Amino acid sequence: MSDITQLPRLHPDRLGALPAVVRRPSYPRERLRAGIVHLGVGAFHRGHQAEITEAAIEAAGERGLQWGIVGVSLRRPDTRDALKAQDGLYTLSLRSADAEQLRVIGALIDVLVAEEDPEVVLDRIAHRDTRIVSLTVTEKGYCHDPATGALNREDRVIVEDLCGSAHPVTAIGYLARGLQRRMERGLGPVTLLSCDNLASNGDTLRGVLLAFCAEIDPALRDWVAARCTFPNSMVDRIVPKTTADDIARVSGALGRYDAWPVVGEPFFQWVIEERFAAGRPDWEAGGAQFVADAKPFEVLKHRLVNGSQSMMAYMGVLAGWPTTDRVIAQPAVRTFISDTMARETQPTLPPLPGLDVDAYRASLLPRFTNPALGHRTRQIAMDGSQKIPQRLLAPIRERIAAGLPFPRLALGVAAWLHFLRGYDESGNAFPIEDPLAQPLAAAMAQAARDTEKLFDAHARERTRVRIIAGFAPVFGDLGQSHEFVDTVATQLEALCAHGVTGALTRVNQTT
Ligand code: CS2
Repeated sequence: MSDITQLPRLHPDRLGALPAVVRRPSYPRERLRAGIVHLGVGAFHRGHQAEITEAAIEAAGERGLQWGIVGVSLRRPDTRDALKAQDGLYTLSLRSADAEQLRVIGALIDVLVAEEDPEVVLDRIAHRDTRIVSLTVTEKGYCHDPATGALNREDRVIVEDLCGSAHPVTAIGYLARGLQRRMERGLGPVTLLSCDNLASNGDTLRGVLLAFCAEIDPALRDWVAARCTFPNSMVDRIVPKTTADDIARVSGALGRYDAWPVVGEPFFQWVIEERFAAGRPDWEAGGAQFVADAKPFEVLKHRLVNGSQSMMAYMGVLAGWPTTDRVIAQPAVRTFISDTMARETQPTLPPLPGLDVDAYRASLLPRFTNPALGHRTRQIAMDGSQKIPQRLLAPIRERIAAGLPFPRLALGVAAWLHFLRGYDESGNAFPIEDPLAQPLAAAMAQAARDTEKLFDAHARERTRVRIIAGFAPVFGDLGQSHEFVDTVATQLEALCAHGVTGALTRVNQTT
């Protein structure tokens, strides 16, 4: 089919005609009520939580029908526009090298665009059917200080939202105003469930939201603190941005035009603390695990999965390897990632009773290798200031405290600093997409001025790292650590002198 947009649109009325291998909702979808409001209805949510909610709805019969999802995009109308004509249906494609499973998901019953109609969003949060408000707004959506997790009161949009302008702009503003409306209407509490890759994501959300509420209404702060819950959770599935090829392939396989399917890996994990203020779906039906403390699982995943991805991303962008499968196919990278995980990161992990960490670690390389995902290094490289602290700096801080070496993790940080120059090894320029791009660029410029007259390469890189690592919102106190500055400078020097492959070959020889 050359023009897939000419196919009949994916739609509830036409599900019967789909190929038999395509799974589809098996429950009376027209009777779904919205128990969940989800802020940030991007690919990750649609490829992770929504699929598990679909399984929970199917498993629970009549009881399951209270757990439909209303998705909220804060600004962009594109998801709503694509899914409207499909009555919220979309296809989840789970791909590995040699197989693709397709499933039409029905759990998403509506998509709202906050910027177009803020009142509808606030009313949805303050609706009596709503029991969970979940979030995937990416790390920067929490408007926090990445080094400490505290609300960043200098953030321009937070200042705007705190001033009580007509309608909120931030996710935190929407939550606070929506909960205020709930409290005023005499409705019960909800669970606020963060599904982003932040350290202690539930605790962090609680901290920033309570700090915000305290400023606008102390009674609201007390109501939220006493009645709402904020489970920490570890989320895992690689779900890259959907491409035009994905849309064409999935639509061709369905024989229906799906304007915005989602593609992910078969692997799935979701570990959630069992602290729900007003009930929850039977998410274990889809494979979620409930625990008393999810923080050790978050640390495991942020450091091993995400830390490896970030290091591969910066090296890939610099060396011209566009996707993670291409990066990990480089023998020097494969050795580097395996050794970093085994020698430097794994020893920093908290106890995880019942988990075989060696097997977990070994399972990651095949996931990074999955050639069907096309996970772009440029996509992962975005927003480094929000990701590097929990992925790389936290294990480094612990290794320094324990007197242990960390040359590989330091190379990961050095690759990020090298990336921040904004051009790759072939001299091609790229934009730095990061909410802290400006202050980081100012630190880079200051470092360039201060190193201009330094001819000793190590002294130059030491000065550069000291200046950039002095940026406390990202590095905290690491900028004052002689060991941190010196070790990262050694790796930066190697990157400047020998390029990514040369630096990798050298670090791979260290014990
Ligand atoms: C990635 C994550 O873009 C990124 O920052 O590291 O989206 C990653 O693919 C997921 O966290 C995997 O669970």
